[in-house]
Amino acid sequence: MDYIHDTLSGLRATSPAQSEFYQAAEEVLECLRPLLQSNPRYHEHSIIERMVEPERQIMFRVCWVDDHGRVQINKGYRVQFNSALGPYKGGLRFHPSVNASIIKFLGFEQIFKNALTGLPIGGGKGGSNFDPKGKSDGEIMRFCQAFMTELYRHIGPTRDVPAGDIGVGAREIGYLYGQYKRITARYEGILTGKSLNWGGSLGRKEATGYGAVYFAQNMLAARKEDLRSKTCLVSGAGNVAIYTIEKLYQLGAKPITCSDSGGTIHDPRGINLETLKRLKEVERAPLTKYAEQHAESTYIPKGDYPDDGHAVWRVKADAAFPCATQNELTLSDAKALTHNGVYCVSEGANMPSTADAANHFIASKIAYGPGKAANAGGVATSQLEMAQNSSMEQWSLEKVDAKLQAIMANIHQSCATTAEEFNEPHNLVLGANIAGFRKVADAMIEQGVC
Ligand code: NDP
Ligand code: 2IT
Repeated sequence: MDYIHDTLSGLRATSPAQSEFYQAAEEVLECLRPLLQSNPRYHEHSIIERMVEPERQIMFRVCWVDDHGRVQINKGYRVQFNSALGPYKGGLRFHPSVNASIIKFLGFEQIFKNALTGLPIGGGKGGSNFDPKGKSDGEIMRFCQAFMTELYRHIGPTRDVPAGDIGVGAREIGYLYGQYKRITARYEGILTGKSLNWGGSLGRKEATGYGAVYFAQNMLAARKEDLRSKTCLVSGAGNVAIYTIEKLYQLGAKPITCSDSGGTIHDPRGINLETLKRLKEVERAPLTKYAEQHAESTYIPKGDYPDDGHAVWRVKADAAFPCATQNELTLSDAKALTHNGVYCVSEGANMPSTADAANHFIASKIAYGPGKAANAGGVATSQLEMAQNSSMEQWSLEKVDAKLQAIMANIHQSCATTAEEFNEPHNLVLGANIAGFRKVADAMIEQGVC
Protein backbone atom coordinates (compact mmCIF):
# COMPACT_ATOMS: atom_id res chain seq x y z
CA MET A 1 0.00 0.00 0.00
CA ASP A 2 1.31 3.48 -0.63
CA TYR A 3 0.97 6.79 1.17
CA ILE A 4 -1.43 8.35 -1.35
CA HIS A 5 -3.60 5.28 -1.66
CA ASP A 6 -3.78 4.91 2.13
CA THR A 7 -4.71 8.55 2.59
CA LEU A 8 -7.50 8.33 0.01
CA SER A 9 -8.88 5.11 1.53
CA GLY A 10 -8.77 6.72 4.97
CA LEU A 11 -10.68 9.68 3.61
CA ARG A 12 -13.47 7.49 2.20
CA ALA A 13 -13.76 5.66 5.51
CA THR A 14 -13.82 8.73 7.75
CA SER A 15 -15.83 11.07 5.49
CA PRO A 16 -18.42 8.78 3.89
CA ALA A 17 -20.60 9.68 0.87
CA GLN A 18 -18.64 12.71 -0.36
CA SER A 19 -18.05 11.87 -4.02
CA GLU A 20 -17.20 15.40 -5.24
CA PHE A 21 -14.67 15.79 -2.41
CA TYR A 22 -13.02 12.42 -3.21
CA GLN A 23 -12.83 13.45 -6.89
CA ALA A 24 -11.04 16.71 -6.05
CA ALA A 25 -8.73 15.05 -3.49
CA GLU A 26 -7.85 12.16 -5.78
CA GLU A 27 -6.90 14.48 -8.63
CA VAL A 28 -4.58 16.55 -6.45
CA LEU A 29 -2.99 13.62 -4.59
CA GLU A 30 -2.37 11.54 -7.72
CA CYS A 31 -0.49 14.49 -9.23
CA LEU A 32 1.74 14.67 -6.14
CA ARG A 33 3.35 11.23 -6.62
CA PRO A 34 6.60 12.46 -8.19
CA LEU A 35 6.94 15.27 -5.64
CA LEU A 36 6.39 12.96 -2.67
CA GLN A 37 8.95 10.52 -4.06
CA SER A 38 11.64 13.18 -4.37
CA ASN A 39 10.73 14.91 -1.06
CA PRO A 40 10.19 12.41 1.78
CA ARG A 41 9.73 15.24 4.29
CA TYR A 42 6.07 15.71 3.23
CA HIS A 43 5.39 12.12 4.30
CA GLU A 44 7.49 12.52 7.46
CA HIS A 45 5.30 15.49 8.47
CA SER A 46 2.02 13.67 7.53
CA ILE A 47 1.22 16.60 5.28
CA ILE A 48 -1.33 15.05 2.97
CA GLU A 49 -3.43 13.55 5.77
CA ARG A 50 -3.42 17.00 7.38
CA MET A 51 -4.19 18.72 4.08
CA VAL A 52 -7.35 16.67 3.36
CA GLU A 53 -8.82 17.31 6.82
CA PRO A 54 -10.40 20.78 7.22
CA GLU A 55 -9.11 22.79 10.17
CA ARG A 56 -12.74 23.45 11.10
CA GLN A 57 -16.21 22.68 9.67
CA ILE A 58 -19.19 24.69 10.79
CA MET A 59 -22.72 23.45 10.05
CA PHE A 60 -25.72 25.37 11.22
CA ARG A 61 -29.47 25.77 10.99
CA VAL A 62 -30.85 28.75 9.08
CA CYS A 63 -34.46 29.64 9.97
CA TRP A 64 -36.28 32.38 8.08
CA VAL A 65 -39.86 33.42 7.37
CA ASP A 66 -41.23 33.30 3.80
CA ASP A 67 -43.73 35.72 2.25
CA HIS A 68 -46.63 33.55 3.44
CA GLY A 69 -45.49 33.80 7.06
CA ARG A 70 -44.22 30.19 7.16
CA VAL A 71 -40.96 29.28 8.86
CA GLN A 72 -38.45 27.76 6.44
CA ILE A 73 -35.36 25.80 7.43
CA ASN A 74 -32.12 25.45 5.47
CA LYS A 75 -28.68 24.05 6.16
CA GLY A 76 -25.75 26.48 6.42
CA TYR A 77 -22.05 25.60 6.01
CA ARG A 78 -18.64 27.19 6.37
CA VAL A 79 -15.59 24.99 5.96
CA GLN A 80 -12.38 26.67 7.13
CA PHE A 81 -9.99 24.37 5.35
CA ASN A 82 -6.46 25.70 5.59
CA SER A 83 -4.96 28.89 7.05
CA ALA A 84 -1.26 28.23 6.39
CA LEU A 85 -0.96 31.13 3.95
CA GLY A 86 -3.48 33.61 5.36
CA PRO A 87 -7.06 34.10 6.56
CA TYR A 88 -9.58 31.64 5.12
CA LYS A 89 -10.86 33.01 1.80
CA GLY A 90 -13.50 31.62 -0.54
CA GLY A 91 -17.06 32.11 -1.68
CA LEU A 92 -20.53 31.22 -0.46
CA ARG A 93 -22.80 29.14 -2.71
CA PHE A 94 -26.60 29.18 -2.43
CA HIS A 95 -28.01 26.31 -4.52
CA PRO A 96 -30.36 23.41 -3.70
CA SER A 97 -27.62 20.88 -4.55
CA VAL A 98 -25.27 22.20 -1.83
CA ASN A 99 -24.16 19.58 0.73
CA ALA A 100 -21.07 18.83 2.81
CA SER A 101 -19.32 17.08 -0.09
CA ILE A 102 -19.72 20.02 -2.46
CA ILE A 103 -18.60 22.59 0.10
CA LYS A 104 -15.57 20.43 0.99
CA PHE A 105 -14.52 19.93 -2.64
CA LEU A 106 -14.80 23.68 -3.25
CA GLY A 107 -12.88 24.50 -0.05
CA PHE A 108 -10.17 21.98 -0.91
CA GLU A 109 -9.70 23.39 -4.43
CA GLN A 110 -9.61 26.88 -2.95
CA ILE A 111 -6.50 26.06 -0.87
CA PHE A 112 -4.35 25.42 -3.96
CA LYS A 113 -6.02 28.11 -6.10
CA ASN A 114 -5.35 30.74 -3.47
CA ALA A 115 -1.75 29.55 -3.09
CA LEU A 116 -1.24 29.88 -6.86
CA THR A 117 -2.25 33.57 -6.77
CA GLY A 118 0.88 34.26 -4.70
CA LEU A 119 -1.26 36.33 -2.30
CA PRO A 120 -1.61 35.79 1.47
CA ILE A 121 -4.94 33.92 1.57
CA GLY A 122 -5.89 30.54 3.02
CA GLY A 123 -8.71 28.31 1.73
CA GLY A 124 -12.35 28.13 2.79
CA LYS A 125 -15.85 27.82 1.35
CA GLY A 126 -19.44 27.97 2.55
CA GLY A 127 -23.03 28.15 1.51
CA SER A 128 -26.48 26.74 1.88
CA ASN A 129 -28.97 24.45 0.17
CA PHE A 130 -31.27 27.50 -0.05
CA ASP A 131 -32.66 27.93 -3.60
CA PRO A 132 -32.79 31.63 -4.55
CA LYS A 133 -34.82 30.84 -7.70
CA GLY A 134 -38.36 32.18 -7.55
CA LYS A 135 -37.82 33.88 -4.17
CA SER A 136 -38.91 37.49 -3.65
CA ASP A 137 -36.37 40.17 -2.79
CA GLY A 138 -37.73 40.23 0.77
CA GLU A 139 -37.25 36.46 1.12
CA ILE A 140 -33.67 36.70 -0.17
CA MET A 141 -32.97 39.47 2.35
CA ARG A 142 -34.47 37.58 5.29
CA PHE A 143 -32.57 34.43 4.33
CA CYS A 144 -29.26 36.33 4.07
CA GLN A 145 -29.90 38.00 7.44
CA ALA A 146 -30.63 34.64 9.08
CA PHE A 147 -27.51 33.10 7.49
CA MET A 148 -25.26 35.91 8.74
CA THR A 149 -26.82 35.80 12.21
CA GLU A 150 -24.89 32.56 12.72
CA LEU A 151 -21.93 33.14 10.37
CA TYR A 152 -20.84 36.49 11.87
CA ARG A 153 -19.25 34.86 14.92
CA HIS A 154 -16.86 32.82 12.74
CA ILE A 155 -15.55 35.49 10.32
CA GLY A 156 -13.42 38.64 10.47
CA PRO A 157 -11.08 40.72 8.26
CA THR A 158 -7.99 38.73 9.38
CA ARG A 159 -9.87 35.52 10.18
CA ASP A 160 -12.20 34.44 7.37
CA VAL A 161 -13.47 36.58 4.48
CA PRO A 162 -16.28 35.03 2.38
CA ALA A 163 -17.43 36.24 -1.06
CA GLY A 164 -19.90 35.18 -3.78
CA ASP A 165 -20.25 32.00 -5.82
CA ILE A 166 -23.28 30.38 -7.51
CA GLY A 167 -26.46 32.13 -6.34
CA VAL A 168 -24.55 34.78 -4.37
CA GLY A 169 -23.90 38.08 -6.16
CA ALA A 170 -23.85 41.77 -5.28
CA ARG A 171 -27.43 41.74 -3.92
CA GLU A 172 -26.79 38.89 -1.47
CA ILE A 173 -23.38 40.30 -0.42
CA GLY A 174 -25.17 43.58 0.41
CA TYR A 175 -27.77 41.91 2.65
CA LEU A 176 -25.12 39.75 4.34
CA TYR A 177 -22.92 42.79 4.98
CA GLY A 178 -25.80 44.86 6.37
CA GLN A 179 -26.64 42.15 8.89
CA TYR A 180 -22.99 41.76 9.99
CA LYS A 181 -22.82 45.51 10.58
CA ARG A 182 -26.10 45.51 12.50
CA ILE A 183 -25.01 42.68 14.80
CA THR A 184 -21.41 43.75 15.43
CA ALA A 185 -21.56 47.55 14.99
CA ARG A 186 -18.36 47.23 12.93
CA TYR A 187 -17.75 48.53 9.41
CA GLU A 188 -14.93 46.32 8.17
CA GLY A 189 -13.82 44.17 5.26
CA ILE A 190 -15.45 40.87 6.19
CA LEU A 191 -16.81 40.13 2.71
CA THR A 192 -15.56 40.79 -0.82
CA GLY A 193 -17.60 41.46 -3.93
CA LYS A 194 -19.17 44.48 -2.21
CA SER A 195 -20.79 47.33 -4.14
CA LEU A 196 -18.43 49.99 -5.45
CA ASN A 197 -19.76 52.84 -3.31
CA TRP A 198 -19.29 51.03 0.02
CA GLY A 199 -15.98 49.24 -0.11
CA GLY A 200 -16.02 47.12 -3.25
CA SER A 201 -13.17 46.98 -5.76
CA LEU A 202 -13.41 48.11 -9.35
CA GLY A 203 -12.95 45.05 -11.55
CA ARG A 204 -14.02 42.40 -8.99
CA LYS A 205 -17.32 41.65 -10.74
CA GLU A 206 -15.48 41.07 -14.02
CA ALA A 207 -12.38 39.40 -12.58
CA THR A 208 -13.17 35.67 -12.76
CA GLY A 209 -14.34 35.76 -16.37
CA TYR A 210 -11.65 38.18 -17.52
CA GLY A 211 -9.04 36.10 -15.68
CA ALA A 212 -10.15 32.86 -17.38
CA VAL A 213 -9.70 34.56 -20.76
CA TYR A 214 -6.30 36.00 -19.76
CA PHE A 215 -5.29 32.49 -18.74
CA ALA A 216 -6.33 31.16 -22.18
CA GLN A 217 -4.35 34.00 -23.79
CA ASN A 218 -1.26 32.91 -21.85
CA MET A 219 -1.71 29.24 -22.77
CA LEU A 220 -2.11 30.17 -26.44
CA ALA A 221 0.83 32.62 -26.42
CA ALA A 222 3.05 29.74 -25.22
CA ARG A 223 1.99 27.97 -28.44
CA LYS A 224 2.48 31.10 -30.56
CA GLU A 225 -1.28 31.50 -30.97
CA ASP A 226 -3.89 34.03 -29.84
CA LEU A 227 -7.64 34.39 -29.46
CA ARG A 228 -8.24 36.78 -32.36
CA SER A 229 -11.05 35.55 -34.67
CA LYS A 230 -11.41 32.32 -32.69
CA THR A 231 -14.86 30.82 -32.28
CA CYS A 232 -15.53 30.09 -28.61
CA LEU A 233 -18.01 28.01 -26.61
CA VAL A 234 -19.07 29.32 -23.21
CA SER A 235 -21.34 27.47 -20.77
CA GLY A 236 -23.30 29.15 -17.98
CA ALA A 237 -25.02 32.52 -18.11
CA GLY A 238 -24.08 33.91 -14.70
CA ASN A 239 -21.32 36.17 -13.42
CA VAL A 240 -18.39 34.15 -14.73
CA ALA A 241 -19.91 33.36 -18.14
CA ILE A 242 -21.00 36.95 -18.82
CA TYR A 243 -17.57 38.48 -18.19
CA THR A 244 -15.81 35.66 -20.05
CA ILE A 245 -17.95 36.57 -23.06
CA GLU A 246 -17.24 40.30 -22.60
CA LYS A 247 -13.46 39.81 -22.53
CA LEU A 248 -13.56 37.40 -25.49
CA TYR A 249 -15.22 40.14 -27.57
CA GLN A 250 -12.65 42.70 -26.37
CA LEU A 251 -9.87 40.41 -27.64
CA GLY A 252 -11.48 39.88 -31.04
CA ALA A 253 -12.87 36.37 -30.45
CA LYS A 254 -16.44 35.26 -31.18
CA PRO A 255 -18.36 33.55 -28.33
CA ILE A 256 -21.32 31.72 -29.87
CA THR A 257 -22.94 29.83 -26.95
CA CYS A 258 -24.10 30.23 -23.37
CA SER A 259 -26.32 28.03 -21.20
CA ASP A 260 -28.32 27.86 -18.00
CA SER A 261 -29.90 25.01 -16.07
CA GLY A 262 -32.74 24.89 -18.62
CA GLY A 263 -30.74 24.68 -21.85
CA THR A 264 -28.25 26.11 -24.33
CA ILE A 265 -28.29 29.09 -26.68
CA HIS A 266 -26.34 28.76 -29.93
CA ASP A 267 -26.10 32.10 -31.70
CA PRO A 268 -23.81 31.68 -34.73
CA ARG A 269 -23.45 35.47 -35.15
CA GLY A 270 -22.12 35.77 -31.60
CA ILE A 271 -23.96 36.01 -28.27
CA ASN A 272 -25.62 39.40 -27.85
CA LEU A 273 -24.00 40.57 -24.63
CA GLU A 274 -26.44 43.40 -24.02
CA THR A 275 -29.41 41.02 -24.12
CA LEU A 276 -27.61 38.46 -21.94
CA LYS A 277 -26.74 41.05 -19.27
CA ARG A 278 -30.28 42.45 -19.22
CA LEU A 279 -31.86 38.99 -18.95
CA LYS A 280 -29.51 37.64 -16.29
CA GLU A 281 -28.33 40.69 -14.30
CA VAL A 282 -31.55 42.72 -14.32
CA GLU A 283 -34.57 40.56 -15.12
CA ARG A 284 -33.23 37.23 -13.73
CA ALA A 285 -35.02 35.52 -16.65
CA PRO A 286 -34.38 32.09 -18.26
CA LEU A 287 -32.48 31.81 -21.57
CA THR A 288 -35.67 30.86 -23.43
CA LYS A 289 -36.24 34.64 -23.51
CA TYR A 290 -32.97 35.13 -25.41
CA ALA A 291 -34.22 32.89 -28.22
CA GLU A 292 -37.50 34.84 -28.35
CA GLN A 293 -35.54 38.06 -28.88
CA HIS A 294 -32.92 36.76 -31.35
CA ALA A 295 -34.51 34.84 -34.21
CA GLU A 296 -31.11 33.76 -35.61
CA SER A 297 -30.29 31.86 -32.41
CA THR A 298 -31.29 28.31 -31.45
CA TYR A 299 -32.40 27.20 -27.99
CA ILE A 300 -31.61 23.56 -27.20
CA PRO A 301 -33.38 22.37 -24.02
CA LYS A 302 -31.31 20.33 -21.55
CA GLY A 303 -31.35 16.54 -21.90
CA ASP A 304 -31.11 16.20 -25.69
CA TYR A 305 -27.92 14.12 -25.67
CA PRO A 306 -27.31 10.55 -24.48
CA ASP A 307 -24.66 9.51 -21.91
CA ASP A 308 -24.92 12.76 -19.95
CA GLY A 309 -23.80 14.81 -22.95
CA HIS A 310 -24.44 18.54 -23.12
CA ALA A 311 -25.52 20.47 -26.22
CA VAL A 312 -23.13 23.34 -25.55
CA TRP A 313 -20.10 21.08 -26.13
CA ARG A 314 -21.38 19.69 -29.47
CA VAL A 315 -20.91 22.90 -31.48
CA LYS A 316 -17.85 23.26 -33.72
CA ALA A 317 -15.35 25.80 -32.34
CA ASP A 318 -11.70 26.58 -31.51
CA ALA A 319 -11.86 27.14 -27.74
CA ALA A 320 -14.15 26.27 -24.83
CA PHE A 321 -14.83 28.02 -21.50
CA PRO A 322 -16.89 25.93 -19.05
CA CYS A 323 -18.36 28.54 -16.67
CA ALA A 324 -21.43 26.91 -15.05
CA THR A 325 -20.80 24.19 -12.46
CA GLN A 326 -18.92 21.02 -11.44
CA ASN A 327 -18.96 17.95 -13.70
CA GLU A 328 -20.82 19.76 -16.47
CA LEU A 329 -18.39 18.39 -19.09
CA THR A 330 -18.21 14.59 -19.40
CA LEU A 331 -15.83 12.29 -21.28
CA SER A 332 -18.25 12.10 -24.21
CA ASP A 333 -18.40 15.93 -24.27
CA ALA A 334 -14.59 16.13 -24.13
CA LYS A 335 -14.27 13.72 -27.06
CA ALA A 336 -16.85 15.72 -29.03
CA LEU A 337 -14.89 18.92 -28.36
CA THR A 338 -11.51 17.62 -29.52
CA HIS A 339 -13.16 15.81 -32.46
CA ASN A 340 -14.73 19.12 -33.51
CA GLY A 341 -11.41 20.97 -33.43
CA VAL A 342 -11.32 22.61 -29.97
CA TYR A 343 -7.66 23.00 -28.92
CA CYS A 344 -7.98 25.31 -25.91
CA VAL A 345 -10.12 24.75 -22.77
CA SER A 346 -9.97 27.29 -19.92
CA GLU A 347 -12.15 26.51 -16.91
CA GLY A 348 -14.04 29.45 -15.40
CA ALA A 349 -16.05 27.10 -13.18
CA ASN A 350 -14.69 24.90 -10.36
CA MET A 351 -14.02 21.30 -11.49
CA PRO A 352 -16.38 21.54 -14.50
CA SER A 353 -14.71 18.56 -16.22
CA THR A 354 -15.24 15.06 -14.87
CA ALA A 355 -12.00 13.21 -14.03
CA ASP A 356 -12.04 11.20 -17.28
CA ALA A 357 -12.83 14.32 -19.34
CA ALA A 358 -9.85 16.12 -17.78
CA ASN A 359 -7.63 13.09 -18.49
CA HIS A 360 -8.78 13.12 -22.11
CA PHE A 361 -7.72 16.78 -22.46
CA ILE A 362 -4.32 16.05 -20.87
CA ALA A 363 -3.74 13.01 -23.13
CA SER A 364 -4.78 15.04 -26.19
CA LYS A 365 -2.10 17.65 -25.32
CA ILE A 366 -4.45 20.54 -26.05
CA ALA A 367 -4.06 23.79 -24.09
CA TYR A 368 -6.01 22.85 -20.96
CA GLY A 369 -6.24 25.22 -17.98
CA PRO A 370 -7.84 23.59 -14.91
CA GLY A 371 -10.23 25.69 -12.80
CA LYS A 372 -7.93 26.13 -9.82
CA ALA A 373 -5.50 27.99 -12.10
CA ALA A 374 -7.74 29.49 -14.79
CA ASN A 375 -10.47 30.91 -12.52
CA ALA A 376 -8.15 32.23 -9.79
CA GLY A 377 -8.59 35.81 -11.04
CA GLY A 378 -11.79 36.17 -9.00
CA VAL A 379 -10.30 35.34 -5.63
CA ALA A 380 -7.10 37.21 -6.49
CA THR A 381 -9.11 40.38 -7.09
CA SER A 382 -10.99 39.70 -3.86
CA GLN A 383 -7.64 39.89 -2.10
CA LEU A 384 -6.99 43.19 -3.90
CA GLU A 385 -10.33 44.35 -2.46
CA MET A 386 -9.13 43.32 1.03
CA ALA A 387 -5.91 45.28 0.50
CA GLN A 388 -7.89 48.38 -0.54
CA ASN A 389 -10.21 48.01 2.47
CA SER A 390 -7.38 47.73 4.96
CA SER A 391 -5.55 50.76 3.55
CA MET A 392 -8.83 52.70 3.06
CA GLU A 393 -7.99 53.30 -0.59
CA GLN A 394 -9.82 52.75 -3.85
CA TRP A 395 -7.66 51.84 -6.80
CA SER A 396 -8.47 52.67 -10.45
CA LEU A 397 -9.83 50.02 -12.79
CA GLU A 398 -6.60 50.25 -14.80
CA LYS A 399 -4.52 49.46 -11.72
CA VAL A 400 -6.70 46.50 -10.70
CA ASP A 401 -6.81 45.10 -14.24
CA ALA A 402 -3.04 45.43 -14.68
CA LYS A 403 -2.53 43.50 -11.42
CA LEU A 404 -5.05 40.85 -12.53
CA GLN A 405 -3.25 40.38 -15.86
CA ALA A 406 0.10 40.05 -14.11
CA ILE A 407 -1.31 37.55 -11.58
CA MET A 408 -2.82 35.37 -14.33
CA ALA A 409 0.46 35.45 -16.29
CA ASN A 410 2.36 34.44 -13.13
CA ILE A 411 -0.04 31.59 -12.38
CA HIS A 412 0.37 30.29 -15.92
CA GLN A 413 4.13 30.60 -15.69
CA SER A 414 4.32 28.76 -12.39
CA CYS A 415 2.04 25.92 -13.61
CA ALA A 416 4.00 25.59 -16.87
CA THR A 417 7.48 25.61 -15.28
CA THR A 418 6.40 23.14 -12.59
CA ALA A 419 4.96 20.83 -15.27
CA GLU A 420 8.29 20.99 -17.08
CA GLU A 421 10.26 20.37 -13.87
CA PHE A 422 8.34 17.10 -13.46
CA ASN A 423 8.82 16.09 -17.11
CA GLU A 424 5.23 16.58 -18.18
CA PRO A 425 5.40 19.80 -20.19
CA HIS A 426 1.92 21.13 -21.05
CA ASN A 427 0.25 19.18 -18.21
CA LEU A 428 -1.02 22.24 -16.34
CA VAL A 429 -3.15 20.07 -14.04
CA LEU A 430 0.02 18.50 -12.66
CA GLY A 431 1.77 21.88 -12.65
CA ALA A 432 -1.07 23.64 -10.79
CA ASN A 433 -1.45 20.91 -8.18
CA ILE A 434 2.25 20.57 -7.40
CA ALA A 435 2.95 24.33 -7.43
CA GLY A 436 -0.05 25.10 -5.18
CA PHE A 437 0.57 22.16 -2.83
CA ARG A 438 4.28 22.86 -2.38
CA LYS A 439 3.63 26.41 -1.19
CA VAL A 440 1.00 25.40 1.35
CA ALA A 441 2.86 22.28 2.53
CA ASP A 442 6.13 24.17 3.10
CA ALA A 443 4.27 26.81 5.14
CA MET A 444 2.59 24.08 7.21
CA ILE A 445 5.93 22.44 8.00
CA GLU A 446 7.46 25.79 8.96
CA GLN A 447 4.51 26.54 11.27
CA GLY A 448 4.87 23.23 13.13
CA VAL A 449 2.21 20.74 14.14
CA CYS A 450 -1.05 22.69 14.32
P1 NDP B 1 -23.93 32.34 -11.06
O1 NDP B 1 -24.91 31.94 -10.03
O2 NDP B 1 -23.77 33.78 -11.39
O3 NDP B 1 -24.21 31.57 -12.42
C1 NDP B 1 -24.22 30.18 -12.47
C2 NDP B 1 -24.62 29.75 -13.86
O4 NDP B 1 -24.43 28.35 -13.99
C3 NDP B 1 -26.08 30.01 -14.16
O5 NDP B 1 -26.22 30.25 -15.53
C4 NDP B 1 -26.74 28.71 -13.75
O6 NDP B 1 -27.98 28.48 -14.40
C5 NDP B 1 -25.71 27.71 -14.19
N1 NDP B 1 -25.79 26.53 -13.30
C6 NDP B 1 -25.57 26.49 -11.98
N2 NDP B 1 -25.77 25.25 -11.49
C7 NDP B 1 -26.12 24.51 -12.54
C8 NDP B 1 -26.43 23.15 -12.69
N3 NDP B 1 -26.43 22.31 -11.64
N4 NDP B 1 -26.74 22.71 -13.94
C9 NDP B 1 -26.74 23.57 -15.00
N5 NDP B 1 -26.44 24.88 -14.91
C10 NDP B 1 -26.13 25.33 -13.71
O7 NDP B 1 -22.54 31.73 -10.57
P2 NDP B 1 -21.06 32.12 -11.03
O8 NDP B 1 -21.06 32.55 -12.44
O9 NDP B 1 -20.49 33.01 -10.00
O10 NDP B 1 -20.31 30.72 -10.88
C11 NDP B 1 -20.16 29.82 -11.96
C12 NDP B 1 -19.01 28.86 -11.68
O11 NDP B 1 -17.80 29.61 -11.51
C13 NDP B 1 -19.14 28.01 -10.41
O12 NDP B 1 -18.51 26.76 -10.63
C14 NDP B 1 -18.33 28.80 -9.38
O13 NDP B 1 -17.89 27.97 -8.34
C15 NDP B 1 -17.18 29.28 -10.26
N6 NDP B 1 -16.41 30.43 -9.79
C16 NDP B 1 -17.03 31.61 -9.48
C17 NDP B 1 -16.28 32.69 -9.07
C18 NDP B 1 -16.89 34.02 -8.80
O14 NDP B 1 -16.14 34.97 -8.56
N7 NDP B 1 -18.20 34.18 -8.87
C19 NDP B 1 -14.82 32.58 -8.89
C20 NDP B 1 -14.26 31.31 -9.32
C21 NDP B 1 -15.04 30.29 -9.74
P3 NDP B 1 -29.36 28.78 -13.63
O15 NDP B 1 -29.35 30.26 -13.38
O16 NDP B 1 -30.44 28.34 -14.55
O17 NDP B 1 -29.29 27.97 -12.37
O1 2IT C 1 -14.39 29.84 -6.36
C1 2IT C 1 -13.94 31.00 -6.12
O2 2IT C 1 -12.73 31.26 -6.21
C2 2IT C 1 -14.90 32.04 -5.74
N1 2IT C 1 -16.10 31.77 -5.70
C3 2IT C 1 -14.41 33.40 -5.37
C4 2IT C 1 -13.88 33.42 -3.97
C5 2IT C 1 -13.53 34.78 -3.44
O3 2IT C 1 -13.21 34.84 -2.24
O4 2IT C 1 -13.53 35.77 -4.17
